Amino acid sequence: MIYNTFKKLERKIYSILVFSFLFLSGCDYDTNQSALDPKGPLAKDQFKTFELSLWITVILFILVGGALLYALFKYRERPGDENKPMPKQSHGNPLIEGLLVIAFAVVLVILAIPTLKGIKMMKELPEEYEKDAITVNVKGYQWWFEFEYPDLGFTTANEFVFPVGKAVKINLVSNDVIHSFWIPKLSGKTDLIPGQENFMWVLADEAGEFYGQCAEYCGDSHAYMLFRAIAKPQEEYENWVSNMLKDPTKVAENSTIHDSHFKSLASKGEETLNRVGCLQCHMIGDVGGIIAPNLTKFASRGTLAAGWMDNNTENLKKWIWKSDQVKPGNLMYRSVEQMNLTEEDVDAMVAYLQTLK
Ligand code: HEC
Ligand SMILES: [Cu+2]
Repeated sequence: MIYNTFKKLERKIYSILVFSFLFLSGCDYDTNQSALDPKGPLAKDQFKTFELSLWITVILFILVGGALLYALFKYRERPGDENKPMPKQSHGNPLIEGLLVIAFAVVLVILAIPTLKGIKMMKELPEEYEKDAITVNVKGYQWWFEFEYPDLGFTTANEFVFPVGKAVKINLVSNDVIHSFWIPKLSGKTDLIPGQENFMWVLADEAGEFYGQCAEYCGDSHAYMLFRAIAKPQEEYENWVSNMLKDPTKVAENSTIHDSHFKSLASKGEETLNRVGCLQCHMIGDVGGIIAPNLTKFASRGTLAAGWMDNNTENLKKWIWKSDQVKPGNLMYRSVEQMNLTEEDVDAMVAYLQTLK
């Protein structure tokens, strides 16, 4: 009987293995949000701890699973065993149990050492990186991130740029509920908590766009709360900074726009945006509110709606026109709905926003 049950179970195990192979084959280790592809010293240190615990678990799995399989096979009931007397029963073995307790205590200590070291490394920037480090203050809002560069005196949103090979000291707070700041390829998560400042740092060994994501459930559009950490070579970073420091140019005075049709459209959009009240919430240059993403250099960002969509004409129009369809529950939709905008208003504002480079 037991033998038959075992046979059935065996088949189940095979089918689970085949199915998981089919489904898991879509996974890869180096996708945009993979923590298995570390690109900086902090992420690499954390990955090592992960690998250590993975290997320890694999070895334990093989030892325990092997012993179990051995016992199952060796002592299984065979046809004809029904009439034999019950083998001698025993309960507990103090020596084996004592040794196992000691063995597991040793395993825990082996895991605790790199874990504690890793936590310390994450919370305090190692001295060697201190000299060249830049500082960025991050504030979490329902459902986007604000990035302030306190030493440079400007604020941006949803994308932050930093030099390759240099540490970024990151101070984290929240405007509303608890969020969590996570750039899988650069570091583990740290919470953004209202009323408490947390610290972490990142350093990227190579240039690139690293995907970030809020990792603490924070309401309706939590899953759409992304951001980008963009590492650029020093010179490009400096160009980016000097552009960020320039005031936005009025459309009429913008000499880089040559298409006269586009220019008049953008000019109309500038007027509309100022009139309908977008600046109650958004800041452009030094005018506007601070409860929504700063739009000063909006056109130089690659993404829109907190990293959720590419920043292009079609998506931008969709966002202003019907932002609830893009991000359910977002805190802009109701106010814009009450503005009763026409499609022409939206097209014109899209053109204006695209001049904010
Ligand atoms: C009630 C405040 C409020 C008003 C008014 C408002 N917005 Fe927004 N806006 C927001 C918030 C909040 C977000 C962030 C939404 C999110 O990503 O969850 C946002 C996001 C945006 C973004 C995307 C920014 C980014 O980097 O992802 C654009 C562009 C934008 N708004 C344009 C406008 C325009 C144009 C108007 C006027 C027609 C307007 N907004 C009016 C609050 C407002
Ligand atoms: Cu969240």
